[in-house]
Amino acid sequence: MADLFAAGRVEVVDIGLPGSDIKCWPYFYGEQEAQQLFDQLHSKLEWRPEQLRIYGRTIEAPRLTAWYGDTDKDYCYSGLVHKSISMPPLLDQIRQNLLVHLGRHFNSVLGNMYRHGHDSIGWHSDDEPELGCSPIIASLSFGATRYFDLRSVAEPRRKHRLELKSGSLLLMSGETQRNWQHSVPKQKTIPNPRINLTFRNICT
Ligand SMILES: O=C(O)CCC(=O)C(=O)O
Ligand SMILES: [Mn+2]
Repeated sequence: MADLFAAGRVEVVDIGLPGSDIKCWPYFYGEQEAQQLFDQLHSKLEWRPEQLRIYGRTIEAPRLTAWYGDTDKDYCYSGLVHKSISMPPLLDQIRQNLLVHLGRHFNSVLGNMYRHGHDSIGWHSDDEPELGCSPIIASLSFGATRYFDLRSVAEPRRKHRLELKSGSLLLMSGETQRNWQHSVPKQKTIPNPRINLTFRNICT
């Protein structure tokens, strides 16, 4: 895998929003390799419906999730506790690719499966206390191209839209989670699924 994807990692786009540090490698994985990874992630990960606690009510999230981590500590997300399941070799290999490329080790990963354009994730920051004060989030996309919207916490009308293509890597670090929220809006005309992996580091 390492040789196949090495060439595509070179091109990097700095998103350049004030108070953020966001970089994108649009071709982190080549097209064919991204498709192979999509197929394997689709069939091998334990995708589950996720229950969210919102204003005291439990609702089903409009996406499936799969949570894996090294840590023996559980992780609280959307008002619920996620139990750690250790990473299967496929995720471990992807994590290794990130280590080689970014020089960063991640101890957990949250997978999101958007089954079609009706699935989405609402505005949020990845700012849970377990992620430390300047979280580093490495986000990989496979399958359907989807919008990834950012909005300023201080000026919510200030927004920026990215398109995340299959095989791309988005890295959010520094003050990004403090100053910006992100979301993947519904795009109801898209029939195909998208898988997103957000690698994170949980401080224990
Ligand atoms: O699907 C994406 O690109 C983002 C997912 C996300 O924001 C999250 O899991 O916290
Ligand atoms: Mn997020």
